[in-house]
Amino acid sequence: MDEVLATILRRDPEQREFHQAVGELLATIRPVLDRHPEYRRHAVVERLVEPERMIMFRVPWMDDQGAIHVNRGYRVEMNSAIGPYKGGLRFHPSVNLSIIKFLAFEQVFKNSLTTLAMGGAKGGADFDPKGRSDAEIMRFCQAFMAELFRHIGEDTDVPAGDIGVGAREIGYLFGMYKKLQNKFTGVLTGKGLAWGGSLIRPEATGYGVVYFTAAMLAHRGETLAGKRCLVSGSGNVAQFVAEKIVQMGGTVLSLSDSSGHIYDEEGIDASKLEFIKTLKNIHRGRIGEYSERYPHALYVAANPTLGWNPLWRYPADCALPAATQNELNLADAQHLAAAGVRLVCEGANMPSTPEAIAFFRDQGILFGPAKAANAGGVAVSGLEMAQDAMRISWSREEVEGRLRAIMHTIHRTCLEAAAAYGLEGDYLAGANIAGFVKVADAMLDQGLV
Ligand code: NDP
Ligand code: 2IT
Repeated sequence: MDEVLATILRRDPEQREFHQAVGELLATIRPVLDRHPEYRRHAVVERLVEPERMIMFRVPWMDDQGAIHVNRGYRVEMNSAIGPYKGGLRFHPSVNLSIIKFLAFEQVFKNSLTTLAMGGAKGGADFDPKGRSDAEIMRFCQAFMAELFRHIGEDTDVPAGDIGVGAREIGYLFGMYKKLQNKFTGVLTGKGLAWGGSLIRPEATGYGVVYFTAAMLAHRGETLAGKRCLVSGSGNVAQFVAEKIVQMGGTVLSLSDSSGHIYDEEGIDASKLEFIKTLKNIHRGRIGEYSERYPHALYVAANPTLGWNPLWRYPADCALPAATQNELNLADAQHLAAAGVRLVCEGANMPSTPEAIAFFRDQGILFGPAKAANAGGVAVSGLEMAQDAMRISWSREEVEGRLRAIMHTIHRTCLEAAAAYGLEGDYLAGANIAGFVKVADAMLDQGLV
């Protein structure tokens, strides 16, 4: 396995995020490879770290002033052993091949954990949607789909949202796909309810994270009731993490965006959350406006030169990072422990650095890893695909019930997979092992392809 890491470092020396994601998986599956020599014999890991296909393309578009811009689009189809490629699209200026590959790699194992038949992929563009008009967003989405459409399909590759891609973008992308293919199919998930979407898909990732958190607590005889929670981000995942915590009787103390964070000692309740949803999803404003509306709340501007995030210093019981990768480092982890936090559950993909994770594990802080904890979003995407295929739609209760059941199954699967290797209570190892074994076995069954 050291050889596998050496190979990917040599091949793509600049892909730091991808190396990090692979390194984290490999560190925990060694006992599986020792017990199952067939995986080594069939070079399963070597095959898993090389995408089945990578597509990179030019995205030319025109802004409202008539100026022409050229962005770079990506779709990395990582693995299709257990189902069609599946995973989100990210529009953010930081997007590059390393970030898309790390996300696609994580997606393979996450999708495996959902119990549904989905392979792993991720895509996106280095496009910055901030400050762009609706018309500009529409033209960008159309230009992006003008190339992507030839690579995707309801039985081939089914994209969805991620950072910077929500309901609005999925609508424009879907409209363009339908026009180009002259086909109305479930080629994207996260669609509107009137055109093939599923109830609960917008809520699914955040709700799922909180169901997973509650399951970790329940396993220790505790509940979320009365727990003080620090949440980062204020986008799709963070909003519904916060909503479900409040519904389950916890208190949400914070939210953030890339400009800074808010801290509300009295708790961000359901009506304050409605204000945030309107602010973020309709006015596309900044989180700082919360403390103008609720002057008792603190707003602290982001200060990247600090090297740590003051959001993780408030006294609390639980922390749920839900913004982006590597947003929580060793210093933050130490601050969380000092502030009394006993549980960290990841809403974002790879939000904790390897040093932060090692520290949590050393300290006995309960740690819910992203590929298990945030799998509810893609799980409900899988349910959306099933509903599209049957041309029916399930009720809110039906979908939320299935989501809750899937999250409980993932929680149990993690514990069982860890216990099978003598790693009782290690959710990180359990998620990696269970996610890996299912994909690896499917690859063995299907031969060298
Ligand atoms: P959104 O675009 O809705 O929200 C992203 C949030 O994170 C915003 O508050 C944004 O602030 C903040 N953020 C993004 N990039 C940075 C950055 N570089 N530094 C600081 N803050 C940042 O995305 P989602 O809520 O959908 O995604 C959040 C995380 O959850 C991502 O890691 C994503 O991969 C993951 N995820 C999403 C799923 C989904 O179904 N949507 C499913 C599973 C995981 P700002 O507006 O200022 O940029
Ligand atoms: O990271 C993720 O799991 C997502 N962005 C959701 C993917 C999906 O296909 O719903």
